[in-house]
Amino acid sequence: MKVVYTDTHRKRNSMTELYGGELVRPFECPERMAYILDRLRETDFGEVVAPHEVQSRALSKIHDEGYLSFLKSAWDDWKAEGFKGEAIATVWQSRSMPSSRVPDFIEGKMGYYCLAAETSISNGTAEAAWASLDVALSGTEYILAGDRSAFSLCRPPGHHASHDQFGGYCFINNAAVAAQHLRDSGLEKVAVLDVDFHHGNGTQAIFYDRSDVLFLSLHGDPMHAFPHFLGHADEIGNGEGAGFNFNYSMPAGTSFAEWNNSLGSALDQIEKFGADAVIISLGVDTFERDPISFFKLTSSDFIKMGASIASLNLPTLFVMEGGYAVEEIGINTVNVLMGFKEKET
Ligand code: OKP
Ligand code: ZN
Repeated sequence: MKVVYTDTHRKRNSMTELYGGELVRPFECPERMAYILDRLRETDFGEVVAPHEVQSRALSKIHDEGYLSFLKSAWDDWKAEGFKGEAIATVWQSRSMPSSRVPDFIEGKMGYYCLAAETSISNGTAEAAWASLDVALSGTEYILAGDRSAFSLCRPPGHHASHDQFGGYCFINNAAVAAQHLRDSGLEKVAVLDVDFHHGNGTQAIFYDRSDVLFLSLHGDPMHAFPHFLGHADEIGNGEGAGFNFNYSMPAGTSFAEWNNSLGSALDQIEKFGADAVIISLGVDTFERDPISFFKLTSSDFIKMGASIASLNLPTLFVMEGGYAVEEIGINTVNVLMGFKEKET
């Protein structure tokens, strides 16, 4: 299994996350990648390759044009106002201020294009987000060329990013663009299975009205976990997409035995759907010692997770999302891949 990776992710090096009323160093930090790469080398997992340029129209189908140009200029526009800190959204159109106008001033634009205030924009954020997309699309190309599996070691992550909003550490929805690229390249049915601890609200919203991309997410109950406003079991899709969205939300303390029951149901749905390929939004923040999550998976559980995913026997693209127990992120991530590889046919 090829691993696609680039150092360009380091350009995403924000210094501030609004957390518990304080500005802390972000949980989503560059060292995460170093630990994963170290573990890949330690285990001699396989070839690590740089992304290549991929011709694709998928990005512009998944994301709003105004949003993409906002991402590119947000940091410069923010600095131009003389603000001293990183760009953080502070005001939104909301229940009491419904509005669809895009404000002119950067502070208003931030609120328009942002869905959660923990995520600051800083110098290099856009470059890193586009490089992360290249990593996802290059992995997708290996699948299209006939590889049975590939690992796109993306950073920043993507699954919280919607058509026109960033947040939850995400800017471009790598998995969604990859799914679109597979569709545009001739695959009829694509499944996106999100095993990150947090609900993949962005991916759900992007495909909510569609029946050609099945979305399934296993996550912490949004009544208690980020992103709080999406991810309930009664969200089943809309119109054409009705019946093509599945949420498995689970309570605090969930261990692998319970989590694996949800995975089993999700895998059954993917088989029923008749997917031509599956994209795994791979977060390992379900780990018992993750600092911002509340599931209880152990390091060895991740091996079993990978093995179960392999039982689908489908072309499989792993796309990296979250995981914040930084010193253990390498072991946990590579355990999923090794569990998969052992059972891969
Ligand atoms: C990104 B990904 C916890 C606050 C959570 C944002 C979490 C974003 C997770 N009390 N803040 O899905 O791993
Ligand atoms: Zn997460």
